[in-house]
Amino acid sequence: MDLSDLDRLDVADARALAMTWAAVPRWADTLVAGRPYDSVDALVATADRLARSWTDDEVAAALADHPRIGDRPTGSGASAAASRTEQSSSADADPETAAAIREGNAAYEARFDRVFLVRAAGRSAAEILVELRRRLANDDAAERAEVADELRAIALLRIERTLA
Ligand code: 2AL
Repeated sequence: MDLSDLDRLDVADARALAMTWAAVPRWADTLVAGRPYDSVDALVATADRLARSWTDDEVAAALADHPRIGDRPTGSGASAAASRTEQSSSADADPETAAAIREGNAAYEARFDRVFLVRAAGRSAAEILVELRRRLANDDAAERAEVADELRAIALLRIERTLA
């Protein structure tokens, strides 16, 4: 689809699409209300700016839509399909790396009580494991900021991929 297709969607359909980019209702509503955009770059810039005011609660709620790294989503929805694409470069992890990511995910969830979220697109399993181990050492405030950054990065990539 392109930008003119986005302009033609009714509000409910455009909102549903934006929710597959990041499941933050307030963000999706404001983004959709800002149509029409002059360019994909302008849309992405607005999405980025609006995402910088996501609250901790909004980020936490949106994480439910992101499967664990290594748990390849089987769902048929657009968000599951996007996750499969994003995780494709880390999907062929060797068994030791895959096991280390599973252990890291469990340690992360025990420490922070949420799923470990990382922009997976373009990252190998080994690179994700390095990130996971680095972030396990974060304090809670630093880690909350990193999660919001990653969720925003994933959303912007999804917008670009949708409208490419
Ligand atoms: C994901 C996902 O589904 N896509 C992505 O880039 N990262 N999941 C995750 N737990 O980090």
